[in-house]
Parts: sequence; C-alpha cells; structure tokens
Amino acid sequence: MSDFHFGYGAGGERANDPYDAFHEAVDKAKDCDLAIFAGDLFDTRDPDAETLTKAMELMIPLLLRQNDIKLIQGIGKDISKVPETALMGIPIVAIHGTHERRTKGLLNPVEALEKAGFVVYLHCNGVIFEKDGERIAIHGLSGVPDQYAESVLSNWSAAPEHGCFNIFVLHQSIAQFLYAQHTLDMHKLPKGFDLYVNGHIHEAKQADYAGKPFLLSGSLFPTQLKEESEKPKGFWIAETSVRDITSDAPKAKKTFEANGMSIYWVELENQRKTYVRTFENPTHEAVEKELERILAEKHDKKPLIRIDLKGKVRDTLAPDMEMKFGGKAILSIRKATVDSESLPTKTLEEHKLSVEEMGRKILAENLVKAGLDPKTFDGVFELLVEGKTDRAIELVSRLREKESGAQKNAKQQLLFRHGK
Ligand SMILES: [Mn+2]
Repeated sequence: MSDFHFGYGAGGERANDPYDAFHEAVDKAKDCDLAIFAGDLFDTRDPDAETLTKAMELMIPLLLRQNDIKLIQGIGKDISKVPETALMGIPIVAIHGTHERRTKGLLNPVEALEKAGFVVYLHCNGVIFEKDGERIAIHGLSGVPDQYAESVLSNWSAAPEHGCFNIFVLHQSIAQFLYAQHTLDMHKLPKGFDLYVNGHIHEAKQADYAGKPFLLSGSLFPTQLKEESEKPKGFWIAETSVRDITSDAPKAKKTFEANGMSIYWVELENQRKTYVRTFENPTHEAVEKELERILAEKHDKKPLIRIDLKGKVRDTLAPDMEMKFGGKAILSIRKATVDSESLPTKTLEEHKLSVEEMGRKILAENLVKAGLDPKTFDGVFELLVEGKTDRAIELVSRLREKESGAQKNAKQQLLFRHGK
C-alpha cells in the first residue's frame, strides 16, 4: 500500500480521512507477514507533531501482532542499525515518496520512523526476511526527481537475490501510466524480480512487467476528484506460497495467480463516498434533484460531491446548492471552462510541488548556462525551499571552492580567445 498522505487536509473537514483509511487498511492486513509502504506516507516532508503521533499510533497494531518473521540480511543496508521494535510483529518496510523527499543530510519523515523503531527504511538498498524457511527480499528505491531516476537506477544496479522471492519497490512517475515530463520508462527497471510495486500514481492498477505483476498501489483515499475517484480505494496482498487468503480477508479479490503466487485486491469499505457529476446548461432543479438522490443513500460520513457545470450557468446556482446541501455533503461545485477541462485536477499540495519542480528546472537551466553542474546544486535548491539559508550559503561556498578550479580554467581560455 502507499500514498496515505498523513496530514492532508489538516484542520479541514476531511482531516481524518487519511487516518480512517489507513486504520481500515491495517485492520484488513492483520493476517499478513510483512507490510510494504511504497512512499508518500506523509503529505509533507515536515509533518507536525500531531501528524507524526497519529501515524505512529496507527502503525502499532501491526508491530504488536503475533508473527515470527526474521530480518536475516541487509542488501547494501546495515541492519544492525535497525531498532528491534521495527522488527516486531508484522514488520513494515517503507520507502519515502515525492512528498517526503529532503536533500541529502536532512532526515526525512520515513527515515525518522525507522530511527524511532517503526519501519525499516530503504533507499537504493534492500533487506531479506525469512519465515518458515521462505525468504523474501525487498529492494527499495525511494522517490527521486524523475529526471535522475534512470541514472540512480544504473548506479544502484539492483539485482534479484538468489533463493528469495524478490520484490522491487519504487515511487516514480512511470511513462506507461501517465502523461508527464521526465517520466521513467518502465523498461529501464531491472528485470528478474518476482513482483514490482510502485507508489506515487494515485489510481491503483495491476499491470505486467517482463511477465511479472507490476502493481500500482494507489492512494488510500482520493486526493484528486476525477470520475475514477468514485471507485473504492484499497491495497494489494501478495501471497507468495499457495494459500487461499479469501477466508482471512473476505473482501479480497484474487486478480492474479501463477507459479504459486497469488495477488489479491482488497477494497476499503468504510470510507467517505465520492461522487462526480457533470451538468450541461443546468437548472437549479436538475442539480437539486441529483443531490437529493445521492443524499438519499446511507452515508456514515458526509459524501464528497464534485459537480462540474458546463454551458449556461446561473451565478446563484453554486451558492444556493451550498446553502441547501452544505450541511449534508462536502460540495465542490465548479464552472468548467475550456482550460480547466483540459487540465488535470490537482490538489494544492501537488500544485506546490509543481512550482517547486518548475523552480528546479529554471535553476538547472541557468546552472548549465553558467557552466556549472546542476546535479551538484540540487541540494542548494532544496535547502532554499526549506528556508535553510545558512546551510545553503555554506554549501554554495563549499561547491564554489570545488568549482573554482574549473572556473579559473574557463576564464583563462576566454581571455586567451579574446587575445588578452
Ligand atoms: Mn502521493
């Protein structure tokens, strides 16, 4: 599972949605031997004390389960540094996602969870667990800027471990699943693993890579309101040996079976319902009727209803509906313009990230123009984003010393060319 986005909507009406969803998922996963969280556990890289505490509280039930799985080996990871509490019960193996990434040397919140003894954190390394003579190797690539994903992968050169069931976990934009700049081509991923799990993309999906299941874990609650958001969210269970788990998790649906491995999709049932409706030249009456129809169904939590209005729309429509139904539903009513229709809907947090990415791109272009290596200066940008100006200046002066040799050289060449 992935993309819990703890802290999302804090202070708002949906503030508990991430926790409620995770709570249900953990409850439905309590018969598993191992949990894998594929990034974006938190909505921000610096979650506040309330968010951190809530996340840890909700993970405790997994660690307190009766289970005799053992961490037996690290793959490029010093397992003596993993606190023992993180290996209790159903251990959680986690990577950080796009939302938690911080520059080298700064603790990200998933790494923090490992230090606190809640998870086993992976980034360009792996761990091997053993239970009843069966070995599971998990190889994790935490979220890296998409334009560097390929080079990070080739520097790491992950390979499946002999005699193990090998799982490759990542958190990237994969070209085959979405349209975006700098996506990672799926075929650049190392082959030979038994199972691939990718976070980041919020719509869950099962695909295939080199004959093996490639799972998009999807988010546990909708962060974007699209038509697909009406589908219930959930998580995947992989059974690596022959056993029918449908008796343990009654709503689990088997979606794959081969060589003794089965994949199940487990839906969350007790979460806020989402509805997306579109109206063309709507009358008050038409919208009202549909809202009444939706609200006639039983809802434990106020449903989330998005209404897109097209064509001729009276200005009073949205405020009138808000007035009449605002107490029974969380309404998002918007007039669709040509522009907003062609643009994918994004959460505020995602907009913030896009601005950051744009800034990173501009900085990279200017660095190249100045004859500097943009990769070296990535840390400077991230420190500035976090408001750590002193550390940014310190890093710049250190980098300048390193670059000054090369600069001097370039300057001399320039002077030489101009005949001075
Ligand atoms: Mn996410």
